[in-house]
Amino acid sequence: NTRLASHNKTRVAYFHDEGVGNYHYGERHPMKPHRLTLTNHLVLQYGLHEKMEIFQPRRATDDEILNFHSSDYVDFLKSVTPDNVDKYEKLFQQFNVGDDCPIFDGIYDFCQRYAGATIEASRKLIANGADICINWSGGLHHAKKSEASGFCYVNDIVLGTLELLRYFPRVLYVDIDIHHGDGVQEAFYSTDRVMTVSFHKYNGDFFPGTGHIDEVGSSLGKYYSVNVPLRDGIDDDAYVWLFKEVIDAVIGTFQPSAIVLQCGADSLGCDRLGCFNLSIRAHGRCVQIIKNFNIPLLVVGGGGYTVRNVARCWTYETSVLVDTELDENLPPNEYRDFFKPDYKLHPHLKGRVENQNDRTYLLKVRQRVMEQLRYLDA
Ligand code: V1S
Ligand code: CA
Ligand code: ZN
Repeated sequence: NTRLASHNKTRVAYFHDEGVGNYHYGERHPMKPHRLTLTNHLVLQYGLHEKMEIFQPRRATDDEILNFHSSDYVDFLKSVTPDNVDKYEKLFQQFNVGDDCPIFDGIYDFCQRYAGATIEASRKLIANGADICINWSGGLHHAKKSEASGFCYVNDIVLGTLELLRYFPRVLYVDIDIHHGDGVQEAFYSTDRVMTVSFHKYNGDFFPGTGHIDEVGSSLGKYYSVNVPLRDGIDDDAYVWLFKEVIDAVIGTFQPSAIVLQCGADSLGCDRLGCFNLSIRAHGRCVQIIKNFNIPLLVVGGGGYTVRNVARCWTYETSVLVDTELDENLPPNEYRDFFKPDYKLHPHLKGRVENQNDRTYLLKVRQRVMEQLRYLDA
């Protein structure tokens, strides 16, 4: 890779919006934007800001959001508030807002903030102003052109990838959230310029219900959608092994000019919604594996519902991206109580979920993916 001389340290740009953690989906709702404030505090307390360039991103403009989303949906998001829901209620079904995607105060502002950060990060990569850009507030992979879905309203990943495609010939999208990256897959289902790869729990029932191994793309995009369906309780060794096998083959075949990595932390053990058994180290190992390819990289967040572990995970992954080791004892910080009783960076996250992915199953999944990729070698 000519962009990054191998003897130089990786240049990392970190995009954090001061206000993005102050939005509330609702008391009982599992999505807590406050986890972003918590993550940022840990990152700063560990001194990681000294190893990267920090940016306060600007909000995405309407025109930028309209690059993917329809104008009637954007008009709706801009107009609806908790106080005027009566007036807009008849549109709730059409735009799929309700329990999963509630209308809360400042909803469009929230979207502009997380999407603005992803778009700015993409532009920074295009300008060769950094080798790696991080936006932990992004990664809302379920949003559709004209519809909210699974806690996501605006699909910042699609918007960022569309930016990257203005300059980079081929973009690889990798998604380690426990849920299927359906919105991103759908947006690029028929193009050969974006390969999407999602690892997720799949049993036909688990949200969002898509991500079968046979969803491979259509027309020009045939074989450019890769799905890695997994069962409950997958552990570190199995996950990292399969991740490396798949990603090595994908990158060897597709030869991406840029990579977008969605780091949903709901694939960790003990997640409030998830049912995998990954440690923070294994999750971070996937980030390291992608980083080691030295291809321009955009890293975004995603799911993650045990807030204290989300902050630990994304802080650790920031340290991986800037090549710095962190002390196992968390630095003193004003949110210290979140991390009791151990106050450690890597607590034991072993849940009670039994590993349902046996060796035979994992080998079969790998084999199917390799067969799919072989069609692209021609
Ligand atoms: N699993 C799960 C789950 N839990 C909730 C939920 C719980 C309490 C609330 F007050 C509100 C919602 N919704 C779901 C899932 C959506 C998961 C979205 C994951 C998002 C991501 O991590 O991938 C990226 C940020 N929704 C469903 O399972 C749908 C229902 C089928 C069940 C829940 N009800 C609320 C809606 C319909
Ligand atoms: Ca996924
Ligand atoms: Zn998720």
